[in-house]
Amino acid sequence: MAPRNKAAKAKSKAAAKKTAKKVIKLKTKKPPAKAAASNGLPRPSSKPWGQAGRALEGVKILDFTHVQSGPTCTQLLAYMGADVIKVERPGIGDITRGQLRDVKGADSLYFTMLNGSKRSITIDSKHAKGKEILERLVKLCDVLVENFAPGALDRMGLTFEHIHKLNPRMVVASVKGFGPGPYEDCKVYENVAQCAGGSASTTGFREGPPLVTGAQIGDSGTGVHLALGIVSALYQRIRTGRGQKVLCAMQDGVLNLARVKLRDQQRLKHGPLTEYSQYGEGVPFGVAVPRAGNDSGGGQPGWILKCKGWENDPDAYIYFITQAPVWGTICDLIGKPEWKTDPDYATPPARLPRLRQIFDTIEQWTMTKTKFEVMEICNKQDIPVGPILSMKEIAEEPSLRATGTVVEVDHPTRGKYLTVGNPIKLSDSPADVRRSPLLGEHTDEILAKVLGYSAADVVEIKASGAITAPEKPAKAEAA
Ligand code: CAO
Repeated sequence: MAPRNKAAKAKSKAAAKKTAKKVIKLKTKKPPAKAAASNGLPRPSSKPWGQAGRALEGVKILDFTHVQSGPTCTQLLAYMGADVIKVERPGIGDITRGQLRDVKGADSLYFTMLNGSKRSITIDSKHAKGKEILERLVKLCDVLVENFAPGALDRMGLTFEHIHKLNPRMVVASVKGFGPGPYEDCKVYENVAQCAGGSASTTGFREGPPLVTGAQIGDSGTGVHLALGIVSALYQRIRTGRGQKVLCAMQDGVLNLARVKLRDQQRLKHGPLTEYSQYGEGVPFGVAVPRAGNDSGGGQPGWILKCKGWENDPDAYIYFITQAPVWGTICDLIGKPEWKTDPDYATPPARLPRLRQIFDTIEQWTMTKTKFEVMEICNKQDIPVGPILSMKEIAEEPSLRATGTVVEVDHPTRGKYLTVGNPIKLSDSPADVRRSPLLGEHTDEILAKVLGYSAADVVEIKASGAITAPEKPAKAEAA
């Protein structure tokens, strides 16, 4: 090391000593609570847990989202306590209000289950007066969230530069199908993202075509990523005082969730993927990660096995993991104690070429029990298993109701419905899960109480056509 560095080191050591001395002095002088306060944080609240306000209380979200990805994000933020103001097109609203409708005249479950705990205001963003109202909202809110097709927000006149001129503290968060590159202008829906993000090529059975999954990893998955981006940007704003752009591309979100498959792609260069059952079956690997059926994604082999009643119940199955540390227990349970010492079965590498036969044998045992009996027996012995739960079973599961993961809410036009509450539990910020708003339900309230328009202003705004749909011809005739 150069002598100059040595000198600098010595200098900084001395400085550190000095500071350390100072810290000791401070510690002896001040009580610990004050030391914590000097960290820039308030003193710990003395209010009981759950009564000190919710995590995102005070945060105002201008919610310009529609369909699924964006609404998933803003619903989570609303559950965390943010005031989410959903802007919808007059007379039409979020397109999903009318999609997959099950109750005539009522908002669909597609909409209601993605827009709980929000307020709805109708504004025609292309109307001059509508633009004025929107700009007032931009000045007042902390975050704008949108998932329009590329360029749509700019076409409304709400470029990032313009938004920042109006409100430099604004966080502008977007979901798009693809990031910058050859596909950036494409419109993207769930399954497009699952395919383009690498999930579909690695899902399904080897012999079959690529498969999409039922979990909405493209839409809801990206919405969850966006929520983290927003909260991080809000946290950074505490230091910098300025907002920023947050972009989540659905392709990126899916890839992030499918990262173990990119891991396997790189492993392929160094030999076959021995934990994939095709290895044991002697099927050679190609140049890309294959579909792995129900093989486990980790180092512990697993498979879905039939349980009692499988002949009539399509969900009478269990996921069974032959975790190495409990291999002996599994052998005893399924009546194969000799496998514990048999060199063909005793070690994980010895078992790899025999996985199909091993799972067939375990299945002979699971087929004598219901999936819940297998769960009960195996869990007691630390063997990881997972029953295949149908959506009916999940909807009726009391423990999910008790934790607030599945919540029943009441809606003025559809009546009671189930929704998924906050899957993220905060001990000091219980989620407030409320029904979704009717189209424009809070328009007057937001104009008056949030934006400060007078009663006369509201009358004028209504007359301008900026917040109401054009009258239908039949209605106009009657009038
Ligand atoms: N007032 C007036 N106009 C409004 C409005 C309002 N309140 N809200 C929306 N609009 C307009 C937009 O300005 C846009 O008009 P222009 O095309 O003239 O600019 C128009 O409505 C349609 O918006 P869109 O293009 O976003 O909607 P779409 O149905 O054509 O496309 C989707 C839908 C999802 C493919 C597209 O929005 C998209 O690719 N979004 C990004 C990716 C994404 O989130 N996909 C997941 C969707 S969930 O499966």
